[in-house]
Amino acid sequence: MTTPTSPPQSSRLKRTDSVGDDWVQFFATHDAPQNYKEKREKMHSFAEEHFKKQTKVVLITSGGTAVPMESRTVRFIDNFSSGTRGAASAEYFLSEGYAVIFLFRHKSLEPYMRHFSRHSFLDMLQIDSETDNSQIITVDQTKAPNMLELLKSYQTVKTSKRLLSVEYVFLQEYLYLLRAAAEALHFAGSKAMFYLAAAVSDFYIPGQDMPEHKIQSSDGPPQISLCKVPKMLAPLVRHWATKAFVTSFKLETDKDLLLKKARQALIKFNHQVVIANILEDRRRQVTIVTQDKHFTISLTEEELSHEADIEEHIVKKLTEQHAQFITENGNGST
Ligand code: PAZ
Repeated sequence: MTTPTSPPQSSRLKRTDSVGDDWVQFFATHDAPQNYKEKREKMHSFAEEHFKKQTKVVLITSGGTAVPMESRTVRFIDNFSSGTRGAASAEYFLSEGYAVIFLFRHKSLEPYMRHFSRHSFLDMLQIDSETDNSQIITVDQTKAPNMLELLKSYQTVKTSKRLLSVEYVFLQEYLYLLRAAAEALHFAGSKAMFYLAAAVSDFYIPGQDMPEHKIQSSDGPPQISLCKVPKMLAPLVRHWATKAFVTSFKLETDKDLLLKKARQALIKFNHQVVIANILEDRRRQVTIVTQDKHFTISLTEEELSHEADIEEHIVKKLTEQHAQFITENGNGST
């Protein structure tokens, strides 16, 4: 269900120029993570292949980022994100015909597999027959009612090679891979979409301030001072993927701040959409904020009783907006 809300200001949001280049410093002082080159190459080839086929490509980021406390990391600072938003959205983008680069936190939820995260996989299986040289194991459809449909969707996506999953764990890896993905999608122009649903840490301990070895409890509680993580939306919009359709997310716990913060982000970074959500009700309500309006999507009671995904509605709205964006900006590459 969509509730249109009249904008508090009818004119397009005004842009300020208060975006710094702290991101340059970050990359200059932090090395690329292990396997970076290989992952970057994969994203480039994937983007190129789908660009040739004229397929729209979306980069979805999903899950939290771990912030290490020691360089040989034993402990890290983390957050709540499960990856549901990203994984569910990936399925809906795929069913809309998009190719998806799914940049996700290791062990957070993944498209299709997410449906089995709350049930034991072994409980869904039964042994139908067993002889000395053959065994037949089947799926108990009562315990996995959507299995056939899911399997078909998954296989279609696999055959068309439209899903590339790339894992990260730590903040630094995430930031490097985000930049690589954005550069890979640069030549897709307006046909590229960014859907930045990952819960990225706002604070970190710079490499040069981190102890190498495990912090010793015998030394007493550590006094840790954190630095602000550079907002990568700034270079993404201005330098890495200048023609793409960019959607970011804003999570708050205070309802009174939410819309204000979402609009501030649009003003600051000058991208297309912010999806605003509150921690506790993020599964059933979000507000889509654009440069000239905002509206709320809420699941109905009936949808809630069927455990419907709000992501289906979000993705439908965004794909419509993206199509319009391509028409207005030309579908060309850079
Ligand atoms: O991963 P999840 O499904 O548990 O939660 C989704 C979410 C709240 C992380 C996402 O909707 C979001 O708002 N991401 C951006 C958070 C932020 O940096 O403000």
